[in-house]
Amino acid sequence: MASQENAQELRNLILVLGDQLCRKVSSLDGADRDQDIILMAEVSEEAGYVRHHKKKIAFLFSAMRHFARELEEDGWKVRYTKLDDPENSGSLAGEIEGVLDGQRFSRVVITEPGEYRVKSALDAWAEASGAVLEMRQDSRFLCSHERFQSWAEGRKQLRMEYFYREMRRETGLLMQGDQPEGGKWNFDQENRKPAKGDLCLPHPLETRPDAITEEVLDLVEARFGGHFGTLRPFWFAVTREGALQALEYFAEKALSCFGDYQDAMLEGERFLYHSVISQYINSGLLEPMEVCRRVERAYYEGNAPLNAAEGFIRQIIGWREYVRGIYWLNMPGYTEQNYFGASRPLPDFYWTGETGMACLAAAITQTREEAYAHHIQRLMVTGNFAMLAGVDPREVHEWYLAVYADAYEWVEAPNVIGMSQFADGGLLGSKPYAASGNYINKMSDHCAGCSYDVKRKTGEGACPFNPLYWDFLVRNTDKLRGNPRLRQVYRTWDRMSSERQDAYLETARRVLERYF
Ligand code: FAD
Ligand code: DLZ
Ligand code: SF4
Repeated sequence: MASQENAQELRNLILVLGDQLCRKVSSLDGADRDQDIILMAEVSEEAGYVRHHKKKIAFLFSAMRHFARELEEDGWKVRYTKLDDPENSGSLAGEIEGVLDGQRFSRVVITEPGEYRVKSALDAWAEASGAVLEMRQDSRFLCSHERFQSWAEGRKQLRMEYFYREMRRETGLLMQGDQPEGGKWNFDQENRKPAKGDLCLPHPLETRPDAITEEVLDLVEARFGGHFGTLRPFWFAVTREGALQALEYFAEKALSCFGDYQDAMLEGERFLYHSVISQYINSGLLEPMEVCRRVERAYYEGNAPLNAAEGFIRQIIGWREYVRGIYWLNMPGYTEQNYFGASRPLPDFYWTGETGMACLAAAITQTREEAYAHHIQRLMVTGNFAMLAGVDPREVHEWYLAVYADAYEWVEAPNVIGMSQFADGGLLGSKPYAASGNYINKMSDHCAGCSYDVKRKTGEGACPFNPLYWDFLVRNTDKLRGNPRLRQVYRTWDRMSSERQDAYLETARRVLERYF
């Protein structure tokens, strides 16, 4: 039997990060309630590396505090540092050192951080301090880094669709033997309906703040009052139980229409039929597979059509896993990519929402108030405008990382740098998601109340997306003309009269002058 001293030397210090709030997180595998110590810390380093939305910080701190309390109630020894603890060192490494100091641990155990930045800092700390750091794979993801690497190896193009099919086969989700349910892998053709104002739209489930959340809200107001975003009302769930209720609510009330209206936008309707659970999945409160199984069940029980269930599951086992793979395959360096050499600063209205462009005003205002916008708003409104206008992708990336409650670099950067800005030159997408006002008009009702005219292509009052679209294509001819998917578009440009081309470019020049 080990002596008491030897037993002590087998103790682990387990660091659980703010986005690892899951009882099944791999750092807790095999942990010993009687002697191991779990460390959780609110630190200014993490709260301040970008100026996060107030709601994002409040959500995470409150969820961390609730998770720590649950662990303690379950008999774990938890050392929890609050942001305003006088001894708070301000960094994760500092907090680890504070616990190691004078105590005997055989090693520090952690599940691999989601962000390259944090992983490198912890690796560097371990190297410098000589501490034994055991970094375990994050088993909440279906696809390990090695698995993604071997899938990517030797492929000319890394298309999500093929990756997704492998994940479907592997998980068995919506599969009949080795064939996809309904005979097709993808039902996206059915998922592009514009919404009309008379739909019956459920608001996501709201959770009333408890005493822990109220304390955190006060702290955030005091310490981060100058950050972007409205703090109250605050209605996110902050526990696993609350997040499960939100999932259930979505499955019952919204999922059946999720597919049909996935790409739609409506003035004054911030959530439509989206699940609004990414902040719960990314922080660990919900597990990706349990979410997919719940949605699959809704389909088999006849409560959701196949286009909704398949479309939803694809976002999680397809896109979510795929962007994580792309991130780790290309870091470091991915966030510095700037294929078009874009260098304009992010316009101020991204912070204020004050612009005459109704689509942008709606997306940014709700981002400020909710720390949420759905995919098409992020991609085709705020992202599209920034790319067309030639905003520096690094600034765009930092904006997205700060303003959404679900934003962590591993998921945000590929979506922004790759999908929305095409700054990686086409690693993630086969062509830029560039669109004129016509697309926004088709998918939304914003244009009706806009101070610009979506039908006007050039001149005073023209929708800015229209001239910017052509200006973007002309500016980047050398990079894009050879793209087979853009051949037709360039043909259209070539066939225009030179007067018309000049009018587009002149209107774009004026728009850019107005905003930059
Ligand atoms: P739903 O529309 O209900 O979709 C269901 C779930 O699918 C989401 O909860 C999410 O977990 C997953 N999902 C859907 N699309 C994606 C995707 N492209 N990549 C990864 N997961 C996806 N998602 C983030 O989680 N964090 C981000 O920081 C983030 N930044 C984005 C930036 C841009 C420019 C774009 C275009 C997309 C970004 N996304 C990000 C993806 C997507 O917009 C959000 O996951 C989604 O809007 C979250 O809302 P929801 O939970 O209502 O999702
Ligand atoms: C986002 C965030 C914030 C705002 N604060 C903390 C914190 O104080 N402590 C912590 O452990 N984690 C925080 N996080 C989440 C981390 O930034 C996240 O774990 C890393 O980005 C790795 O993915
Ligand atoms: Fe947006 Fe143009 Fe429509 Fe205005 S007219 S809402 S700027 S797409």
